[in-house]
Amino acid sequence: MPAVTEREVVASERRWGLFVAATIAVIFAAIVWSAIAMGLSPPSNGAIIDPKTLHLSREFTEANLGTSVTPDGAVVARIVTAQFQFTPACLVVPAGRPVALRFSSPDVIHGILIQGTNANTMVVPGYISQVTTVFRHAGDLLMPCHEFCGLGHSQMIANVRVVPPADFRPGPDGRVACAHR
Ligand SMILES: [Cu+2]
Repeated sequence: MPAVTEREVVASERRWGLFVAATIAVIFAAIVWSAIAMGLSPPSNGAIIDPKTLHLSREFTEANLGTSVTPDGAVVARIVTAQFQFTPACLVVPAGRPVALRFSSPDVIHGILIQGTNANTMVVPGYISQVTTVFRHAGDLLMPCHEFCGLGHSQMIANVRVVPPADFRPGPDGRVACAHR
């Protein structure tokens, strides 16, 4: 092999350095573009809510948690993420139509993802996080906490039960819950 001179090494490093810098510039420009021109923001800062009174008023009171269907037919699920459990720990959602999942935390930062879907967000105290997704297939999906939140983090997991549209039957109050086991 021919010897590589110091000059060639420096030139190669410079080329790769420029390539990486250009890649970062393109990614950064895409983020700025989507934020300003398309109005996209992270799902973790949907709205502001007081974490101290989360359970006392507004949308995250106990009676309002879980899946509900609004009068105009939209499916919304509300979940409180707290050390170290989701409330409710089981959600029923329909397959094949958009579901808005709204989360808030009264204590520390948590995160959620639902296996096999694009639903993924951090849940930051003081904010409402919202992700909207369409569940393609019926079945039980796991929703673990993916932000280390303390000693019980590994136990923090919920179940998302995706049911066929025909089996998604809200009660008179528009609410749907997992059967008690
Ligand atoms: Cu957590």
